[in-house]
Amino acid sequence: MKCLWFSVLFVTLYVTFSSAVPLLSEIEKNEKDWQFAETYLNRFYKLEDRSPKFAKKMENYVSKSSLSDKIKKMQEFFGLKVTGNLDSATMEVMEKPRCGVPDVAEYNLFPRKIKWKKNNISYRIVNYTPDISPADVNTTIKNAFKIWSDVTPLNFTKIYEGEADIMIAFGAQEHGDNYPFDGPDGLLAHAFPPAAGIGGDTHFDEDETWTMGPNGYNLFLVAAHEFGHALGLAHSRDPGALMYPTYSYTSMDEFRLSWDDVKGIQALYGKSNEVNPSPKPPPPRTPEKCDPNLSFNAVAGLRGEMMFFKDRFFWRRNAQLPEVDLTLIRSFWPKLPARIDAAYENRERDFLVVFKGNKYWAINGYNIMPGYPKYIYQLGIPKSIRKIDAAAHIEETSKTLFFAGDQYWSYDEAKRVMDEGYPRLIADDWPGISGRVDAVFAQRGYIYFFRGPNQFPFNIRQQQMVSIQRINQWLGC
Ligand SMILES: [Ca+2]
Ligand SMILES: [Ca+2]
Ligand SMILES: [Ca+2]
Ligand SMILES: [Zn+2]
Ligand SMILES: [Zn+2]
Repeated sequence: MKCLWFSVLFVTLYVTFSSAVPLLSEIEKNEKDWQFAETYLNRFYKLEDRSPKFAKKMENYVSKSSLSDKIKKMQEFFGLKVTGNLDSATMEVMEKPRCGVPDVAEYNLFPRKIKWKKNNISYRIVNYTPDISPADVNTTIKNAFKIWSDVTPLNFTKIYEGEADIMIAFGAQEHGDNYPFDGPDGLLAHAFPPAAGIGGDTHFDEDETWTMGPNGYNLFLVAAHEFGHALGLAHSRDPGALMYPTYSYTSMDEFRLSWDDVKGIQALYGKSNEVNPSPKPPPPRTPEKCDPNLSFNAVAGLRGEMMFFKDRFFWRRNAQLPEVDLTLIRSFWPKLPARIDAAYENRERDFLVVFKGNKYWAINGYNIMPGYPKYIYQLGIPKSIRKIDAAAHIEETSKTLFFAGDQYWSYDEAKRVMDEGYPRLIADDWPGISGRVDAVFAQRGYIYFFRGPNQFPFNIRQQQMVSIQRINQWLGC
C-alpha cells in the first residue's frame, strides 16, 4: 500500500533520482507514474472536442499549458498542496476510482447555463448489467432520478422504446462514443451534458461489479452522480458533495444530497413546486474551517500531523504546510461510522483509536485492526456510559484519558488496565473546565480542551490554564 501520510509529500520523484542511483525497477515505476498521470491529466484537465466550437477556441491555450500546469490545476481542484509535482498525495488521488467526466470541461469554463429547456425529461434503460437483477436496476435508476426531482420541478418518465432524452446503457471499453472505458476500476461511468442526440446519455462501465450495497461499486451512488451531469452539473470541489469526482461509499439510508448539490441544481431549474412539501431537514453543509461557530467532534494526532474531526469529515494539519486538507472520513476508512465521538493516537504502538457510541476501532494506516470494533466497557468504562465525549493520550505518562459528561477515567496503556480511583470530576483536576467537553488533545506538555468554538490549553507542569483561544487558529484562520 502506498504511504498515506504527508511526511513523504516533499519527496518528489526527482529527489529520488538525486540522492542515489536508483534501482531500475524504481525508474520504471516512476515512468509508469508519469505516463499514468499524463493520461489522467489529458482526460480530466483539458478540453475535449465535445463541443467543437469551444474546443477550437481553447485548443491553443490548452496545448501550451505544460503537464506541470495541469498537475497544478488538478491539485487545486482537489484541495491538495499546489506543487506541480507528482507527489504521493497527488498520485493517491489520481489512483482513486472516479467519474469519467472532466473536472475542467466546457461547462466549467463558460458561464452560460447548459440545461434542459423543459421540466419533463424521459429516460430509457437500453440494456442491463448481469451483476444485479433488472428489477433492482429499474428501482435503483428510479431512486437516483428521484433525489434530483425531489428538490426541483423536474419529472422523469421512463420509456421503453424509441429515443429518450437520457439513454442509459452499460458497456465495456470502446462502447460506441469514442470515450472508451478502461476495464475494472479507474473510470466508472460518464454522462453527457443536456443536448439533443447523445446529450444527457449516461454510460456505466460494465467491467465494474455493480452492486446494491457497500461492495464493488454501488449503482445508486454512481447513477445519482452521473444524472447530475446529465442535467447540466459539473464537478464540485466540495468533498461532501455528490458531484465530487471520486467515488466513496455511503449507505442508502445515510445518503443525502449536500447543500452544494442542491444549490447547483436549483440554480439551473429552480426549487420543487410541490405545494405542501413534507418538512425535511435542510441538506447537510460541508463545514467551513473559518466559521466562527465551528466546533470539533474529536481531535487526535496522527504520525506527526493533527486530525480535526467534524461531521463526516476531518481536516489534516501538517505543521510544515500552510494549507489544511478536508477529507471525508469514509474515503480513508470506508468501514468507520460516518461521524465519530472521540479519537486518540497511540504513537508507541502506531495506531489511531476512534470512538462512536459504545464501540471503538483501532486503525493502522488505512487498515482497521482485526477484532474491531470492540466495546468501550472492555476498556473498563462502566456499561452505564453509552458514549464518551473525548479521549487524549499523554505520551509522557503513557496514560490515556477518557472523558464522559463531567467525569474522566485514566487508562494505563502499558498495563492495559484502567487506573484505580476513577472516574474523577474534570473540574477537580482541571480548574476552569467544568462539565462536558467536545474533544481533548495532548501535546508537548499541554492538554487542550475543546468546547464549542474555544479551546482551553492547560500547562501540565505549571498545573494551570493558559489563555483561551479560538479553535479556528489550528486551521490557519
Ligand atoms: Ca440524449
Ligand atoms: Ca473502469
Ligand atoms: Ca467529542
Ligand atoms: Zn462526474
Ligand atoms: Zn460512453
